[in-house]
Amino acid sequence: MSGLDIVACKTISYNFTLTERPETYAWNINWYIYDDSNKNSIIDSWEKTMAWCKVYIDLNNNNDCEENIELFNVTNNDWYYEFDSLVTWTYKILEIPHQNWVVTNPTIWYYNVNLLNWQVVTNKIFWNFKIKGNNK
Ligand SMILES: [Ca+2]
Ligand SMILES: [Ca+2]
Repeated sequence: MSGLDIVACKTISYNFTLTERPETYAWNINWYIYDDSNKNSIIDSWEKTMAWCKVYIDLNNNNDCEENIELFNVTNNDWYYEFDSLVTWTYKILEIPHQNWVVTNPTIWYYNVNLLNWQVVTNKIFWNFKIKGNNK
């Protein structure tokens, strides 16, 4: 054989909502980061949202955040991130998890968001799972 691997493709359902706004509003991508402590990609009632997580738009598609050229946002005390005043484009949104944490959802670690006409994209949730340490 050639040594080429066949990579299975899978369809991922993002469960997001598109909302149209009047033109006075800018385009916008937003939502929350959650601690998915039981790793089931569902927000259970005891699970917390997370502050001080960095989310960025990877304009040059290198899976790294260049703060001088790329938009980034740190979740606030309401655990909320938002990118505002965006133009039409396909945006790759990634989170940089805290040390000893991993992003469990989206399973490909990023969202590709195609903004069309005056859209607000919500429900872009990043689930995080702590891989080391107990209950700290
Ligand atoms: Ca969960
Ligand atoms: Ca980058």
